[in-house]
Amino acid sequence: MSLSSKRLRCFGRTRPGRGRLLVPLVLLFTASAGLAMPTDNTADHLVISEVLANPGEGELPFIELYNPTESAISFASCYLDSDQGDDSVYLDGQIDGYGFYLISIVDDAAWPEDWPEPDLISELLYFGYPDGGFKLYLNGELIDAMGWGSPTSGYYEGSSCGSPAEGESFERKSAYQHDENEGNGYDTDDNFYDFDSRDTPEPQNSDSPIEIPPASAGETTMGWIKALFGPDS
Ligand SMILES: [Ca+2]
Ligand SMILES: [Ca+2]
Repeated sequence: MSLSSKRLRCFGRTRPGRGRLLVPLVLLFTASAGLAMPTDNTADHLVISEVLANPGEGELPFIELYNPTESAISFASCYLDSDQGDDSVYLDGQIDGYGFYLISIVDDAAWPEDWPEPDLISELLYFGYPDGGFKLYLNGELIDAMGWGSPTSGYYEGSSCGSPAEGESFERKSAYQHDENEGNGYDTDDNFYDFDSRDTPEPQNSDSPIEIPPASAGETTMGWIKALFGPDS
């Protein structure tokens, strides 16, 4: 799906007529249920931040993780599962607060010179194409998932990111309005809304400069509606 069609679809879901109706309903529900409105859609845990599953010439597939919190997170019990293989890819070491971690595959092809080196290379990492997905576990808990094309059940959140064109990655946004310098922590648990395609992938590793998320990720109301009623709300 092209970026323009994604934007059209997003626009269609938030058209003013529907928004005017839903917001009062949510406020009414909040008051009657005694629930507190969340303040942010920035994840408070490790997330999958960028995936290149359909590399262009001279590129290799990669998966990048991002820590949207200020504290380092240990990989002592952290692994990735692909919907293409039975083996888990265990991570090693830690990821700094607001830092990145880059994982790729064993391959004879040269790693692009202008890309940072992977922190981990694994022969167990399988990238499906045109359909695929990953699940991320920490301390025995499923903490994130990301899928493209028509991914296997459970290997995505909400709805698929779409189908990547050759050489195009999917990158998690920093907020409802993405800012290149504010990380990739936006997480409403719907891949379609949380990721955008990139014509030029930007793999970042543990030596890459940290990126601090914005004070507010915005679009609190829509994220909260989806949390309550599901991604198709
Ligand atoms: Ca999520
Ligand atoms: Ca990146």
